[in-house]
Amino acid sequence: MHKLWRHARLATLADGGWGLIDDGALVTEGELIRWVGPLPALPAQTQIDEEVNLGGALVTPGLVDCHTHLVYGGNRAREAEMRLGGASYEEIARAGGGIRSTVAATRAASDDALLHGTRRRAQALMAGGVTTLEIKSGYGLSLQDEAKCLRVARRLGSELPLQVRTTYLGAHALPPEFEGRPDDYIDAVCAWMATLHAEGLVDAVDAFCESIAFSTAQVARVFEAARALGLPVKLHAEQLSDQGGAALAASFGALSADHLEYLSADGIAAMKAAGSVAVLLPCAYYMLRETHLPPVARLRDAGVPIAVASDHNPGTAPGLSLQLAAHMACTFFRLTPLEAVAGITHHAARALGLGDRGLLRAGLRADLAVWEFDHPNELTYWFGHNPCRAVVQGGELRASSNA
Ligand code: DI6
Ligand code: FE
Repeated sequence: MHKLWRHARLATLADGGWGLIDDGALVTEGELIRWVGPLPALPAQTQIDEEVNLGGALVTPGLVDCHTHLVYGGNRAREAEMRLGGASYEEIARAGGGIRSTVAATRAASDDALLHGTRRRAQALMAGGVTTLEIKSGYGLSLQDEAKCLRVARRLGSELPLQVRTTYLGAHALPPEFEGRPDDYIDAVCAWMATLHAEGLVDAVDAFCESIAFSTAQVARVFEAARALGLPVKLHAEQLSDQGGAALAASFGALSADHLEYLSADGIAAMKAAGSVAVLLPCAYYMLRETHLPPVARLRDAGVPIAVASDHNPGTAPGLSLQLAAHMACTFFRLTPLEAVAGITHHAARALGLGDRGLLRAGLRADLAVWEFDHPNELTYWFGHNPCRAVVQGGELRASSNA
């Protein structure tokens, strides 16, 4: 089925700019874009089976949220209230709250309850223009519960008009049954990885490298196990302190290192050499009221590709708008609007190892977002309402709930 999508203003993001095309048109065949350009340039003999008039709307590539922790039970509103009263994230984590309290709620949740909560969250992101979503495990922390979370994530990808990539984050926190035995837990994480991978549940492997989580030596063991299975890696690195995590991740050819507030010059150089994407997570920065900025100017100067993600999680980033994350990346981190939009499209795709999306170009996936505004710089300008009218997932139009 060949579809002609006409009467659109396209922001192709090709060639490092906005790539604006007025009176633009796309031809899609099945899930792929076959042709992009100004309508008058469409070759006369092009096969067209169906036409869709986009009414002059702005069209960008569908958004890619490359870092989320979407599967969990419960919420942490009470903990947020404590933090507003002065308790720090580390204090709450050390006192057994934080990630561990979500682990308890996630283990207790039925498959259906987890699926229901996660589906609602995914739908909120989709309504805001997201067509590809990465979902991490990391709130199960046992073989059975990590498998449960990854299965929920995979099921969303088959139920919803959404592309889901799943990341195994067993090394997120130390579960209570391994108290005082972090190295034994890392052994378990590595052993479970093979089982989960054999079940087809894992696209990539992540870990949390931090003084309140796992050391570089422990993360290296997780990454060795991933390498042995041929799985790509990414890392929560340098969020609260400089542990040298980004350089370690780069030495394993990581797809990305994420957070990076405390990233060093050595870390930047290593990421550049490895081609790893720097994933910035401004919602967590905001929610934790961090003041230490990631080194954006130095990443830019070094030519490290920068992505932006929601980091949706119940502890440090309960937001469900990738557009708001892009807005914050500009206001807090001083990304340009063009950098931020590249960061939630093609650079985010690259952080997932996906070279087939994130730009409007022949041969790539026909994943589009249709907006109520005229210029793509408005994506990082508006906040507090959802300006997405519709998404196109693999060549199929889906009206947004607010259209
Ligand atoms: N860094 C984060 O920001 C989230 N996980 C991580 O490793 C926070 C997870 C949580 O607090 O539940
Ligand atoms: Fe995270």
